[in-house]
This record gives sequence, C-alpha cells and structure tokens, in this order.
Amino acid sequence: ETLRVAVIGAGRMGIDHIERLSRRISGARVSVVVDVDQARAEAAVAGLPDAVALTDADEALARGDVDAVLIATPGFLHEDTVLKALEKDLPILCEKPLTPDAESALRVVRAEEKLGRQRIQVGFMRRFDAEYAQLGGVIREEKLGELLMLHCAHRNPDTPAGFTNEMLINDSVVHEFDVIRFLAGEEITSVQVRLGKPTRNAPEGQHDPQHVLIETASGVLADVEIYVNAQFGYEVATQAVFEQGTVTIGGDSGPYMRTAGTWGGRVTPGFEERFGAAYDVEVQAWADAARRGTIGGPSAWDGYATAACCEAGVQAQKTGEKVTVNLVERPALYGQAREAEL
Ligand code: ISE
Repeated sequence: ETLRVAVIGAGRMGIDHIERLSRRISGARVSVVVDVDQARAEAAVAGLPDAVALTDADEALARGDVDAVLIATPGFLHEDTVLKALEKDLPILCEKPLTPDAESALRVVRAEEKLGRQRIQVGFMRRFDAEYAQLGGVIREEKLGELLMLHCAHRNPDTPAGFTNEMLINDSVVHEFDVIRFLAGEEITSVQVRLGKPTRNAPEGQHDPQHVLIETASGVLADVEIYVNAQFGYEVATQAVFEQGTVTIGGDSGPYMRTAGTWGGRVTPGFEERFGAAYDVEVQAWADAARRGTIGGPSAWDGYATAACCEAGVQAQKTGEKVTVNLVERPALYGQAREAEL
C-alpha cells in the first residue's frame, strides 16, 4: 500500500522532499502539505491532484489519509510536532536537527521509549551518500586497519540571512558530528573550537571560518574546518587516515571539459546538488521501513547525541575550552552501538 505522507513545512527542504516523494521515490505519495503561510502550502500542492494544503499541523495529524509525517519546519518547531505524531504512533522523518538542544531531544527520546518502538528517523542524509557509505564499509571491514583520524572540510558559498555564529555549529557542524559518530562507530567525547583569522566576507556577528576539534571514545581525532562564506561554491570532503593508508571522499565530480583555452569542471553549487541522490536514498529507505513499521536510518538517539555535541560545541566556541560531551545511558530501545553504525 502506498504510504500517504503529510509534509509539515513547505520551505526549501519541504519543497525538495515533496518533489522527491512525488516524482523520484516509490511506494509513497504526499497527501497533505502544511505551512503557516497558506499561499506557500497551496503553491506546494499545485501540481499534486490528491494532496490538500493546510496551515495547522494538528489538523493534518487528525486526518484519515495520513500514514506518516515528514517534518521540515525550522528546528525549534520540531519537538511539538514530533511528540504529537508519536502520540498517534505515526512513522516520522524529522529533518535535522531533531531539536535545538540536548534537553528537548532527550524528551523526544523518552517519549519514544515510552511508546516502546522506534518511529523517528532523523534527516542526517550523509549516511546515505554513496561515498560516505563506501568509507563506512572500509572502516567496518578494517580494509586499511584501524581508523585513526578524520580531516573534514565543510564549505558553503554563503549563508542565508539571520545565520548566527552558533548556527555554524548547530546547523552545519551537526552533520559532521553525526557522520563522525557514524564512521567511528562510537560516541564523541569532547569538542574544542579555535577561532583563527576570519574572512572579511562573513556577515556581522559570524566568526568564519572556525576549526572544530573532536575526540571519540576510543581516541579517534577529527578536525573540522567549518567555512560557511567560502564564496567559490559548496564542498563537503573528508580524508580518513588509517593504519595502512588514507581514503579521501567528497571531491567534485562531473564532466571534465577542455574548451577555449581552459580545462576543468564545475564546482558543486550547493547541498541540494551535492546530496540530492543521498536524500533520494534516505527518503526511500524511510518510506520502505515505515511500511514495515520500523525506521530506515539514524534514530532519535542520534538526534539526541548530536544535540549534546552541538551544545558542547557552542560552549567551546564561547569559552575556547575543550568541553566534554556527557550523554545519558543509551536506552535499550536503540540497541547496542555497533561498529560504524550507531
Ligand atoms: C544546511 O542547513 C545543511 O543542512 C547543509 O547540509 C549544510 O552544508 C549547511 O551548512 C547548513 O546550513
């Protein structure tokens, strides 16, 4: 049976997911789109004959034609919708971050624990990117021995209006926190942030770039360059260092051209292009799992653990200190942390 999905939030990611659910993945369709802005909700369902536009999420959750919920509102609005969807025992795909801080993320974890089954998948799409998945395989199978270090670069061309200094951590480095946990197969234990020479292209209040130093439970060290006003385009790349070699992922791909006295290719412009295929695989995995009554990717626990890393990161940004990440005990519902697959 086709999974009928209510998409909550018709902003940049919501629209992208509506397109994906409607045209690129199978076994699911959009039945409702909710946005506080009525015109935006209506525009989003314009090409979808079987979908209705609403302005109230509660109304959507009460409908008979909603089997699952995809949440793509701003992060501070997630908790309320996630908890209400959980009450209805609906499968949920919640865009990152799960919630803006560890305390609220833990409330979500506890609510899911009480329900007794996993219903929440968090939108950390990098785990579904082919190259990250391959690197995960190299680590799990110990093809080059043990993983020792990760060098990560996360560069964006520029930032939307209102992007604060904290958002470098909460909105951008949050992906690195998740993918470092995923690759290392264990939790992050501390975060440190160094502020070096800033670009003159950053808006007022943002110190950009920043250098984030991360340690995992077994001592894997990861350094992240977060640079969100890099001007030239989008780049998310990682070099993994092993006992017997290195693996580098995330280079630009596409045609190599020689013309009119120049050679080379095009720089990836943004995250939709870089991770478009990963989002497709992610949403397909979620929809397939939802129809089986389970989840197909990162869990509410991953949402909580990364929220705790972000909190430590923001504190580290402010104090310059190395800040310890303290997590509650992992509930049995989320199983054992498996190597390279948390
Ligand atoms: C944005 O919200 C994303 O999720 C992108 O993947 C990330 O590269 C960007 O820095 C964030 O602002």
